[in-house]
Amino acid sequence: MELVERCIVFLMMTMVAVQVSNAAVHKVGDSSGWTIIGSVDYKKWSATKNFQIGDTIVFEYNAQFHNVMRVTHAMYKSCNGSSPLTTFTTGKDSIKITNYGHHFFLCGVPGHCQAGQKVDINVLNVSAAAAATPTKSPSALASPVPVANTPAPSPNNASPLIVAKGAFGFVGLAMTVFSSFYF
Ligand SMILES: *[C@@H]1O[C@H](CO)[C@@H](O)[C@H](O)[C@H]1NC(C)=O
Ligand SMILES: *[C@@H]1O[C@H](CO)[C@@H](O)[C@H](O)[C@H]1NC(C)=O
Ligand SMILES: [Cu+2]
Repeated sequence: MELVERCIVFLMMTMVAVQVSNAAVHKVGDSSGWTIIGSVDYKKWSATKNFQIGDTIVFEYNAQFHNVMRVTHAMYKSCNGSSPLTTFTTGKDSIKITNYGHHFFLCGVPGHCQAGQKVDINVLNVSAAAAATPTKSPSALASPVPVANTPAPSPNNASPLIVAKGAFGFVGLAMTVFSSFYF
């Protein structure tokens, strides 16, 4: 049982370590890239990914025909690229994720967003769940150790006193009997 628990804890800690250290790079659309050719389902692409803080999103495209605009939810929904939050135009834009929540992007070239060239990068806050699991397991493993090593309390220390008291009592009684006999 304990070995199994240790293995589970080790696995969990490894998983947490991997999640923390290995910042992933997500190429939008995978091999297709950022395009309107082939009707890439960016909603589906995004749904299969586990985005984390520190990860990098890469948009790869031909800069002559496309661009990348970070927009609000309302602008994303209506495919309105008239006042983007940020515009990227290099053809290979790397965007590092620094906060939780939705990150909306679309191509600002007329008609492209309507054709499906838009993506919602949703970064879930998993820190609460990740923090709760490892703190619980080590304490459960550690608790039997101090309990087993704690010495048994009072009786061993108290008993010599009781014996001594009894002995004095007996001596006292004997002396009383002895003295009353002779005097
Ligand atoms: C696009 O967004 C801008 C700024 O929010 C707004 O002024 C404009 O009316 C919008 N255009 C359309 C077609 O919704
Ligand atoms: C993420 O979760 C942590 C732990 O519960 C919480 O303290 C923090 O406020 C959350 N952040 C956001 C942006 O929701
Ligand atoms: Cu485009």
